[in-house]
Formats: sequence, C-alpha cells, structure tokens
Amino acid sequence: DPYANEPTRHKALKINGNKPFCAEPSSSLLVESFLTPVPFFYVRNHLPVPELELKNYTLELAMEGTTKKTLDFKTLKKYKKMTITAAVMCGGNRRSEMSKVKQLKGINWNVGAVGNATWTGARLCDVLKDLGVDENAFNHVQFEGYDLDPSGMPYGASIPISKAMDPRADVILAYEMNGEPLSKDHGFPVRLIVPGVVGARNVKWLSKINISKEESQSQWQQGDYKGFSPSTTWDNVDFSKSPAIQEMPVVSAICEPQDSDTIKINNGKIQVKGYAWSGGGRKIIRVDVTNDKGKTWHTADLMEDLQAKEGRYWSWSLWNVELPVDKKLKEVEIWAKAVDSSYNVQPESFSNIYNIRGLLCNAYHKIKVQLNQ
Ligand code: MTE
Ligand code: MO
Repeated sequence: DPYANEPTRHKALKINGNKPFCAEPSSSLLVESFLTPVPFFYVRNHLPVPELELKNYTLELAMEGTTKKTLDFKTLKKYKKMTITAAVMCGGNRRSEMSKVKQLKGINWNVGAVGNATWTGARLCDVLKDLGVDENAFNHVQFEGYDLDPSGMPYGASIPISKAMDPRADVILAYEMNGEPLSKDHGFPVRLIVPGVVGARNVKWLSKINISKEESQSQWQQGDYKGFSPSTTWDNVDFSKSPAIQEMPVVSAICEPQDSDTIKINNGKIQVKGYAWSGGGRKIIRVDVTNDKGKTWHTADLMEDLQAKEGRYWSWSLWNVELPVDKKLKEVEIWAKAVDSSYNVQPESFSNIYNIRGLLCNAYHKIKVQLNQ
C-alpha cells in the first residue's frame, strides 16, 4: 500500500477522501483566526505523500528539459529569505453547492478548501535570475513534485513565465508555513506558493523546475482545472479549448452560522461571519450581506492584511456583520457577496456558472437558518 506511511492528521479535519488524503476544517473553525493553524489547514493530495529527508533533498533546475543546476536545501536557504501572507484555495472550493445544480465530478468540498498562512522561503524570481533565464525566450515555468502516480509520473503544473519572474508577484519557494518548517501534508521540505493563483499550481514536495516554451503537459494542467460553459458535457468537452485556471475570481463564504443551524437573536440582531478573497492580488473592498433576498444589503466589517501593498493582497479578508431580523420570522435566508478592487462581483447563481468539473464555485453564498426566539 503506497499510503501505508501517511502522516497523522488532526481529528478536527473532515475527511473527503482517504487515499489520496483530502480534508477540510469546519467553517466555524476556519474563521476563528486570521492565520489558519497548520493542523486545521485543508489538505488536497492527489497521490501518496512522498517520504523525503532534508539531507538528501534536491531541487533540479532545467531549461527545455536539460538540467542546468541542482540545488540542495542549504543552497536554497542562502537565497534572501522572504515572508508573505497568502491564502491558498482549491479550484473546487464550495463545489458541494454547485453540485446541487446538476451532477458533476469532483471531491465534495464545502467552504473549507481554503486557508490563510504566512509562507517563508526564497523568491522564485531570484533563483531564476541566478540561472540567467531570459524571460523573452520562454513562455512558462513548469514544476514537478516528488509525489508519483503508479506509473511513475509526478504531480505537475506550470505558471506563465511573466508571473514567475515578476518580483511583485511574490512567488515563493517556501520551506516554512506560519513560521515552522513545512509539514508533510503541506509539502515538506519545499513547495511553491503562487499567491492569487488556484491551489493546483502551488506544487508541493517540489522536485524540479523546468523553464519552457510549453505549459506543463501534466493531467492537472491539461485535462483538469479548466472552466467550461454550463452546457458542456462529458460527451462534448474538449479540454484543449479552455485555458488552465490561474488567477482566481472573487469569492466569499458565510462560515457562521452554517446552513440549517438554529440560532438565537440578540437585541433584534444576528451575527454573521465569513471570509472573502480574490485572486491576482486584488483587494476585497466590500462584502455585502442580505437577509431579505437583496431588498436591503448590509456592509460587513473587514479584517484584512494591513501590511499588504497595492495590487498584492494575497491574504483573505475575514468579515462579520450584525443583521437586524424581524422577530416574527421563524426562518431567514442569508446571502453574501464580495466585491474586489477591480469591482468584480460574485455571480448571483450557480446555475449559470455550472461546469462539469465543479470549479470556480463563486456564486453568492446562500444559507437558511432557523431562528430561536
Ligand atoms: N502538489 C503536489 N505535488 N501534489 C498534489 O497533489 N495538490 C494541489 C496543490 N499542490 C498537489 C500539489 C492542489 S489541487 C491544491 S488545492 C493544493 O496543493 C493544496 O495544498 P494544501 O494541501 O497544502 O492545502
Ligand atoms: Mo485543488
């Protein structure tokens, strides 16, 4: 069993799949802290966790497949140490809501396939500059992990070279998460962090970086993590026609209360909490919440990364709001939507953004709760 030596995991994680291991925290746990504690950070593995030792660790740097340099851990640590705060979100986060529209394929994530952490490591742009990479001679930077499928193929993904070489994009070869060495599940000893970009490109257990004219040819870059029209079916889908998801769209979720909870009214009000985030470093400028299906919108208070620089808002924002409720009501429906700094807004319904892989699930979050007088 290739999964015989998997790391132990915190009991609070709700398991969505065991082999490979996929799990998320409850939504109330998620909004308890601005930085997600490592044991509660969602895990999305596609393959068995590779067993790696620091002293034997190597990272291969190649151009068009030809190795140029091999870095060991010590050499990587000599690069200028950078720390950023960034959320990582799976492209399938909130898929369980989209799956109510129509059947789809994928792990049934709730709102917890996201976490916010500090990531410390070397900047990818520094390592590539050292290698003498000419940005104009290539188009993509490909990454491989030490985790292998049964045929020996590694997990792989790529990002555009412009992103990889931009110092303002803050792409990190991370060896610490929340100030501690990376845990096994989150990519020990080194993983890629591409802030603002879909989780799938944040390659864990990094083994190889290849500068190329082409995108990664991996299944996860070519035949998965792409969006389609709601009318595309498994019979007529052509994966080569859609671009791979990179920067994520604006999204928010209600984390407290949860759908079908029974809650107490306090001084005629109920308290609602959640998170909001947008890809590409776009800041969350507002979260609107309604409990009368959009007749009245209430603006939530935001807790955000105050250190973030313009265009580099990689962190999520947590929000909370007190909604006045009519005492006569037994049940209330709550909706939330976020707006980012480009004035992108979430779409209202899942039916018009449905796609067969259940990705980019960023419609308004709508829940119903019972009121206890
Ligand atoms: N990297 C490797 N090597 N193998 C993987 O299976 N999963 C990807 C990405 N990097 C994956 C990987 C996906 S789809 C996501 S959403 C994130 O890692 C999850 O990161 P986490 O488990 O640290 O939360
Ligand atoms: Mo993912």
